[in-house]
Amino acid sequence: MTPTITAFENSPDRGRGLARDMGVRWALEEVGQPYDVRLVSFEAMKERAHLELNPFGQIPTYEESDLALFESGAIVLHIAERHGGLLPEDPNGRARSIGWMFAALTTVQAPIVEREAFILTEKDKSWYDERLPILDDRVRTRLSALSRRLGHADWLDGGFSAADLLMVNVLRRPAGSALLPEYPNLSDYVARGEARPAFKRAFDAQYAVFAVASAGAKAKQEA
Ligand code: GTB
Repeated sequence: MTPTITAFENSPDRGRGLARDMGVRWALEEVGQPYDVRLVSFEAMKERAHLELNPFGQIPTYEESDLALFESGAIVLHIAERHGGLLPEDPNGRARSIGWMFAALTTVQAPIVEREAFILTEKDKSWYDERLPILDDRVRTRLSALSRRLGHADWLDGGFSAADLLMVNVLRRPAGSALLPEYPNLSDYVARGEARPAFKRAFDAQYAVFAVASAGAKAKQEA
């Protein structure tokens, strides 16, 4: 059965592929699984039908036969478990990759999200200039450790896996990518991920949603 995912009807990122459906789309493209997308408005996300799928009223969700999932990390893990190619075959390698998936979504993502939220919501506060360097350094602490561990390798632990998919996706977030040039091997790592044909297909698919919506809005304005 073709799975259905949900995504923003009007993504505030203007098609930059920063919303969390991007990782899910990328995983589905990597394994060659076709999928349908149901676009939802901010209002619809808070209505009962969507809350049944995601109690937090967010995208993405994933429906396949009698299975409904939320949380992009869990969805990517599910896709990786159902299809070959996104997790190593050997049990230890598989366990390590899953560990890296958690590292991406918790240890690395947390300070990036904190910096992002601070910039978004506290820019006009008197403490902004004093606090931003503190949050920058929290991100740097994670990026330095990641950069040291990755070294000259292409991927985190052997071949490309769901762990790299999630880690690259986290590093693409603006608050992470702003500091990325300080770590050339991490910049190259992100570029390697973004160069994958599956990434490009996923990116183009989510961009098309923005392009259609903005063309519709323009036509409405001109009418
Ligand atoms: N932990 C959850 C997961 O990984 O699935 C987080 C899901 C999540 O944050 N969803 C967001 C959402 O539905 C969209 S992705 N928000 C609506 C709400 O909470 O009411 C986060 C996001 C939004 C916008 C941008 N952007 O504009 O750049 C980037 C990322």
